[in-house]
Amino acid sequence: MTVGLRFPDGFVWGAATAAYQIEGAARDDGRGPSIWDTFSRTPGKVHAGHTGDVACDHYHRYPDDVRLMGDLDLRAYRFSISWPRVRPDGTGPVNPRGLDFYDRLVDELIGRGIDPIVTLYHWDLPQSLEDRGGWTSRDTASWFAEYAAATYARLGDRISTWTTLNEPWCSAYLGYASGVHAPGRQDPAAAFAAVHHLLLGHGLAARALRAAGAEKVGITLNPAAVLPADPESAADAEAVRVVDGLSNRIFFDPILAGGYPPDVLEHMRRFTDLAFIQDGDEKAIAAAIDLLGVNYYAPTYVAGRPGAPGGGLAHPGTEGILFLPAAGPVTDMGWQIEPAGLTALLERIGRDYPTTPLYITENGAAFDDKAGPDGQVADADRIAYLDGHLRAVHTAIERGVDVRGYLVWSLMDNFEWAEGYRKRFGIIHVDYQTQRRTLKDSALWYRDVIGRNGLPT
Ligand code: IFM
Repeated sequence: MTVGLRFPDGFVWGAATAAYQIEGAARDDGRGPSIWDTFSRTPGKVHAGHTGDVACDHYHRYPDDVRLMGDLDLRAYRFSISWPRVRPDGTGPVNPRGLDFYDRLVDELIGRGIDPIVTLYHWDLPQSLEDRGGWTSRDTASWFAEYAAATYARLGDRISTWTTLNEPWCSAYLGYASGVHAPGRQDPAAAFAAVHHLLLGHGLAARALRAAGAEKVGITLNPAAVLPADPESAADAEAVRVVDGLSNRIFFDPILAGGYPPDVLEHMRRFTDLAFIQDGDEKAIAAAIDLLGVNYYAPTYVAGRPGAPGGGLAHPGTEGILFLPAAGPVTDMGWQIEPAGLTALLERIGRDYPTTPLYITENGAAFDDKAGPDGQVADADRIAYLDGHLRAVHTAIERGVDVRGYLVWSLMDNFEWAEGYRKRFGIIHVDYQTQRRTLKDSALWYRDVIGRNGLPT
């Protein structure tokens, strides 16, 4: 087998999903309602009124899905655990039947030699906790750590890699500032409180997991690859500083550098008195981690332009900044395809936060896939996207960035949040009428990449 670009020995190849997006079984075995159950049932919030009630029915079909993962030679599978399955009210008694599902799933994965990588929170907050303030409430952080410990107690003997949160930027800013995600609030002060309590929840959970014996603990962020429209412009550089602060350093610095950056605190003070930051919080958030998950899809270009409206509700306080529309080829989400943005992002993280190994915990693309008469999906555009981004990762590794693995988003087509089922990110096609799975061409291509530990020239 000829290999053009080879990845380091031991590089982890896998795929990723999230509980609400694939499991379905929304009322099975004592699962409680989550904020996404509520949000998706609220008219006008999700495309065509789609919900995760059935999704890919993975809850019942997981043995077949794990068999497909084995067929693709995946070495790792990143999935999330549903808090409302484990603790239906968010706090209170653990639901053993909810944990039984993950117990079976993990055994199935291990039986096929696939390493389970767990995410403890991928956006499905128990509704009863939202009723008590959600992530704007400090208590949610402690309850999250309790739920993490209870989950570890049941599964910790078989899972070595535990990540706390997925993309807290989305939970806080899309959930509480722009309201396009659950719980659908539109209040910048609430969003900043949510940022802080998510970070605190991460720190408390990381400490609890480590105390219980977890081997590797981490978190997944979706850092923005923020780039200036004009690299020579001082105004654009200033716009980059602001957006990078709000999107990236607000998470990176407390987790990896001991505390919030002064300019970000100043920015937040325009909306809130910051009373939610208490003595000792920054120390708790800075709990040591063993890996940082990086999710990347597209770059963000900004320019400093007096009078520009800013990035909208999800980017509070960015008036005077122009967020450039996507240029050049885009995916079905309208997201600009630019692999070089991933190299730049990885180099930046490697330079500014050099001690933490990185994993690409999500990367992939939605395209308007059409099955041919034989049922096959010839998704050459997705193969090109993945190929380009893997080359971008390889370049970063060659330049000295410590990237240890790559997990494609997503293993299978699924519930794409506010977009419902109309956007397909999977390398496995799902027919939602029959729940039939079909390996797309990209899945077969990815299997070869894994087999080669690299790409052809
Ligand atoms: O589907 C999502 C996933 O849940 C989190 N990261 C981005 C993906 C694509 O939008």
